[in-house]
Amino acid sequence: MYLRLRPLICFVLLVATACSSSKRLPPLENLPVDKSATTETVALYHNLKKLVSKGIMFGHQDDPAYGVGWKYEEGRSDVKDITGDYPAVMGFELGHLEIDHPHNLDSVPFDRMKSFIRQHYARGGVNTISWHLRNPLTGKTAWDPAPGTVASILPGGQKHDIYKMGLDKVASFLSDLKGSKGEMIPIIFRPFHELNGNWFWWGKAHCTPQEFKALWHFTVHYLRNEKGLHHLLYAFNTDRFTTEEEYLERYPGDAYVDVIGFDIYQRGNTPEHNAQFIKETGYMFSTITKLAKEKDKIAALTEFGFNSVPNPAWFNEVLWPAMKDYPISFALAWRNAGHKGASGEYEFYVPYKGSKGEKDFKTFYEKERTLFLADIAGESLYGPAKGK
Ligand code: BMA
Repeated sequence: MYLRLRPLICFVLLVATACSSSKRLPPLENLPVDKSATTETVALYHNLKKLVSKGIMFGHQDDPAYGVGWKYEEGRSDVKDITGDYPAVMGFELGHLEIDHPHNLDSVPFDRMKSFIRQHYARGGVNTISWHLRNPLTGKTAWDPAPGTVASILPGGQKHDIYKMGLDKVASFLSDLKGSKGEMIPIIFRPFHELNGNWFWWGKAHCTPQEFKALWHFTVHYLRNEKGLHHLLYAFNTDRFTTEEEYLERYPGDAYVDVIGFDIYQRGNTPEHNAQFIKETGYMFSTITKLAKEKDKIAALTEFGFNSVPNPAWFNEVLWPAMKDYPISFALAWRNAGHKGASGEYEFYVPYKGSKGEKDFKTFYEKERTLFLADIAGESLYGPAKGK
């Protein structure tokens, strides 16, 4: 009997396997901007969406490179000095790669940056990269808002080739980011951030929405289709905004964006400033998480901070109440630069060991829904998505 039924059983099994494996393939609308993204990149995209039910990942710019009072000490991090753990997300910056410098505008050598990214990926962490690209029209810094810069680098513009050369360098840096099996390391790429402010040459007052969108579209096409990079998730982020219309004015379209976010810094240390921060960010979180849900994207606080953390309880009393109820994937604190050269200026956004915010930050770390590396390493973010 079994022998006679065997071909039928085999056929049924075959159909069942084919169906179940095709079920595992994500439908096209569930893919990131890059429909040919690598397996690890698609996995990260899906897993980031799932992970919001567990909590918010904590991120820190340049975390393993330097902190307040130290530079390039193997395995060190201001976050780890306090908590014993690394941030879940690490941010890095490519400004000055386009002018062939060996280190970025904040003095981080690009070869070290690559190792930091590889190490963090190997630990199961997430990497995001920003780019304060110098002004291609004037040759000055990213903060040189010369009118017409965006127009000049679009296809047909007089500086288009210069911009493409910059992208070629970015592409070459990104293609060198490989894991131990030769797979490409997924990166959340975050160009042209704070685009509704006026301090960068790509800012609101210096180009039309159409020009900004055209720049974004060209950039995605060039990296993905011309340079063949398939390990990027694209992050769009404004600065502070007050209406959904303002947020979306320069949004390049669902086909070009994976992560939607905003940057916010607190300035002023009074109870009124705290209340204002919570109120304003509350509105912005509700807007981006609503949009993320409608558009099936990932919402994130792409940069934040209160320089020098003058309120030692800021992380628990202000930041956490502001964001805890929203499905946000990650929140990236800006860099602990410490003293900045001759200017004597002081800059840090995460308490460091011995600073007055240390205890509060430890409590923030211990919260169930703040996710640091140890909380996410077991999630295998680069493997098949778990659960439903
Ligand atoms: C700013 C400051 C600068 C830095 C720039 C790019 O917010 O931290 O010192 O050069 O970001 O990283």
